[in-house]
Amino acid sequence: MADLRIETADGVGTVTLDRPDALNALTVPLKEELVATFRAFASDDAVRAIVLTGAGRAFCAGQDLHERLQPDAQPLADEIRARYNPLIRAMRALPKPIVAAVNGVAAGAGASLAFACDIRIAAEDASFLLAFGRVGLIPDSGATWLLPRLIGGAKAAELALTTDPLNAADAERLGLVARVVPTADLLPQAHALAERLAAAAPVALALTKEALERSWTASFEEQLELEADFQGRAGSTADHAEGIAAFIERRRPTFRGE
Ligand code: T3D
Repeated sequence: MADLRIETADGVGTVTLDRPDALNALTVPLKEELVATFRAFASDDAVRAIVLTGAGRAFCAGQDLHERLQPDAQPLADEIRARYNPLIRAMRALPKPIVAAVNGVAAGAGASLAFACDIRIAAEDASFLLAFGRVGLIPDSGATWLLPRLIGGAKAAELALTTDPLNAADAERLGLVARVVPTADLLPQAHALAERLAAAAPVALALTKEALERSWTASFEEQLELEADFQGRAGSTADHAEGIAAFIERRRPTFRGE
């Protein structure tokens, strides 16, 4: 896995895009490694939360534009169906929370990757850039669906149509990032958050992520019923009993995902 670093500790899987000289631009092998990694995390009990970040001064500059010029490059629609969409689906379907530690520019499909995470923390010099239009393309990898839902349609349209960058402070004001931190604090803070999530009740976390996801396309009535169903499932876990016992006994719960 030359261009992807994966480290696991304290229940957290850290995924680092590792092509700093190309601002972590996405190549075919890198996209394939990423989708395989997120799929593998789904059944890896040692990983209960994930941090996604980039090496060097950027989070990810999107599609590697040099690769796109190679004679054997896939037609765009085929590439999106074969690699980008499966990657975004794997992230959204992963029953574990993903924290994006956005350490610099997130451009093109790199911005889409950040949008597909569950929580974003940004370094002070981070930015989001829907660069697609600058090379005559449209926002893809879920950006046209995710961004309006994250920040509202009006601002999403402005960013997509103008391709103006959104800086970290404005991203926080819009609610796109949970918080902005000094660059040196980014990974420690992202890991601290992920470790908290890794210590939470896994079944409840997975069902919460799925319920939030399903809410985008459900009616209110459908969502009420889904909550009842999911709550029945969460309530039947040993972790629910452990949570109540820990409350009564005034101690920290130990959740095992059972
Ligand atoms: O398959 C498909 O094609 C369909 C899918 C499309 C999805 C997409 O993501 S389309 C959008 C692709 N991304 C972009 O258009 C962004 C291109 N990059 C930039 O606009 C700028 O690099 C940034 C605004 C992100 C950063 O600017 P700056 O001035 O800080 O850095 P730089 O000097 O432009 O880049 C530094 C190096 O990274 C440079 O390499 P060099 O000259 O030092 O050897 C540059 O070529 C390389 N780099 C940056 N972005 C990419 C890249 N190399 C390949 N692909 C990139 N996307």
